[in-house]
Amino acid sequence: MGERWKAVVFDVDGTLADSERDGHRVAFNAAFAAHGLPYRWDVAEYGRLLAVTGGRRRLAAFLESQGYDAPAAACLAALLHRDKTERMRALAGGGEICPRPGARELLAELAAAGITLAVATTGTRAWVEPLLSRLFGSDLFAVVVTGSEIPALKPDPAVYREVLGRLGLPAARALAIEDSRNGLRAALGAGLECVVITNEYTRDQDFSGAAAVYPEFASCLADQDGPLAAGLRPAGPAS
Ligand code: XBP
Ligand code: MG
Repeated sequence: MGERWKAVVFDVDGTLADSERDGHRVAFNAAFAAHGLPYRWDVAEYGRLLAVTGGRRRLAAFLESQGYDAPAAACLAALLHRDKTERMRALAGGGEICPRPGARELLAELAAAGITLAVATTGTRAWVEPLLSRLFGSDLFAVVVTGSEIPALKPDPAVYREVLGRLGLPAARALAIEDSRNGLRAALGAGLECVVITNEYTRDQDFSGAAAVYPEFASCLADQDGPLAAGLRPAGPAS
């Protein structure tokens, strides 16, 4: 007996936080300007660049597309990403990044139900920690794994495997909540069921394999027949 879900594992960018368009993108553009580079990523171009996970990898891929050779692109990307990360850390700590509507309500409901909360993100710990602390408090999540401490980024399942290991849970007892196909693939690759909350950048992506897809958290909270609610109810008697 007992509920199926012992933990819910949340993605950050695009899921818990509306952080890409007016957060990361702004920080990347400010880093370009600070280094005298002519590049500015508009909203649409940044949406296309999100296909590459990880800010430093995203920068390197973009710079190669602008004609830099791979070693030069990698070196400049590392320099720009250090600058961008400090800017994003300031935005996050300064309250410039908002939670997605309904995120706080869902987290509070899960915590009240005794569900363990965790985070699995590609983002860099230097801004992830101040963002989570600012938006949700410093002790809400039992485990936070970021792109800073895993060998391979989403869609590789490494981050979800690391979260499960730190929680001491099998994949069957944890539900993932993501916003993107890369995140869905990472969760599925680690054996977790995954609910997707889409956003303006990801709504047209292929979410084959998702347990459910919603346009916002309110729909997920309201869906009493969905995988999240079903896994929070005590299992019925063995048939
Ligand atoms: C989304 C990402 C991150 C951010 C940029 O992460 O791919 O790389 O776009 O952050 P999530 P960094 O798994 O939370 O959706 O520059 O720190 O990588
Ligand atoms: Mg995301």
